[in-house]
Amino acid sequence: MIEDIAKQFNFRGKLVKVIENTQGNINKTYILIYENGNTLDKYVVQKVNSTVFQEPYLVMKNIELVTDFLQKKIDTTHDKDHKTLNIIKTRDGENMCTYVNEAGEKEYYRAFNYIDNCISYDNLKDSKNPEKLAYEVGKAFGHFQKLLVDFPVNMLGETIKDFHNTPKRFNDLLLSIENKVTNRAYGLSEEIVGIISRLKECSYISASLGKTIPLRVTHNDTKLNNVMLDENTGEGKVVIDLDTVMPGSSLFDLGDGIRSACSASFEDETDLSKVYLDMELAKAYLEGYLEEMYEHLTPDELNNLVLSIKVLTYELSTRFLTDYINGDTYFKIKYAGHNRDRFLNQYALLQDIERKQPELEAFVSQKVRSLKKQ
Ligand code: GN1
Ligand code: MG
Repeated sequence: MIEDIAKQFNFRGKLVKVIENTQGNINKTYILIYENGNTLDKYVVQKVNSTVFQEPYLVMKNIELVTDFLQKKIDTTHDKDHKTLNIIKTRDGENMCTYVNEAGEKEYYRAFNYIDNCISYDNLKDSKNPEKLAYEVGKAFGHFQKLLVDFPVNMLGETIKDFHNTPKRFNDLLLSIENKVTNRAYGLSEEIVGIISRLKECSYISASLGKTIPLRVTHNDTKLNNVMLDENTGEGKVVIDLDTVMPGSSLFDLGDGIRSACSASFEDETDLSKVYLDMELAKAYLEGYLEEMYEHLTPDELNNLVLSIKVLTYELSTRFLTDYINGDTYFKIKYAGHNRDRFLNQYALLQDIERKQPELEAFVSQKVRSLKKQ
């Protein structure tokens, strides 16, 4: 099947191997290896999840605009240290091709260049030097935001409406309880009260967006494994998974990035004693991020850097819980109860972040003071 799809793209040589990559929670990703004489060329082919992304062509239009813009910047500054994804067009010159499966459903596929000699992590504890890598990941996402500060926000469509609208995510949770697709909410009433009691504080960024917090072009899914690091130097080479690049807040990207990269465990670790925010990693991440983005941030963005870590953890825990109660229709799951485990994990992380907020605030204030002097 994937062989038929591959034929629709401009790949050179003979297809010799297909590897499935199971990292993402949404799309299906394959790495295709082609033989070309004595060389092997790799390509990435992805099936876009069209339940999640209801307008796949809009997703690809956004990605085309952003990657063309990034490629131009990389070229004009002769930047040898960074790359961007590039869309590989179909033989008909399109950004995507379609395929009708055995059930008669239309599937959407797109292709990208494969980034060689890079590595991505699901958790930094797997690496030799987690602190250095947390710094590099923060820097990479900060750099990505920085390159896009002069990209006209209104050129991009919203690929998922209200993606980081925290109160809306909360309402979705209430709806899931009300709709009773499953009765899974009953076992989690204490945690649900915990979610309700934090709503007000966690709605601040959404409520201020477009007012004191500027609307920017942001990535919106700054999960640790969405940045590829150079295998040898550990430096951030390319930011991937651009489906949600759209108007948003810099704080969404920072908060989600720290939530993901600086947790001491995987997102579905069930031993909750292992789930906490690693302060050394969080400080290193903030350091890397601020070095890139500090000069562009407004006072209200700077004031809410720490809050963003809490908000994005709150939001994702709410999303996992909602999906669990709705019967697991959004996130790919590997076993029954996977979304429940993810929820409890993020909820534990949220509580740990709250304990560490004062120390993080002190660190950020001191860092901002020192950057101000420079
Ligand atoms: C999804 O696709 P992936 O795995 O990079 C999700 C993010 C969540 C993340 C949690 C479009 O990201 O919002 O934070 O799972 N992406 C979408 O693991 O919903
Ligand atoms: Mg991803």
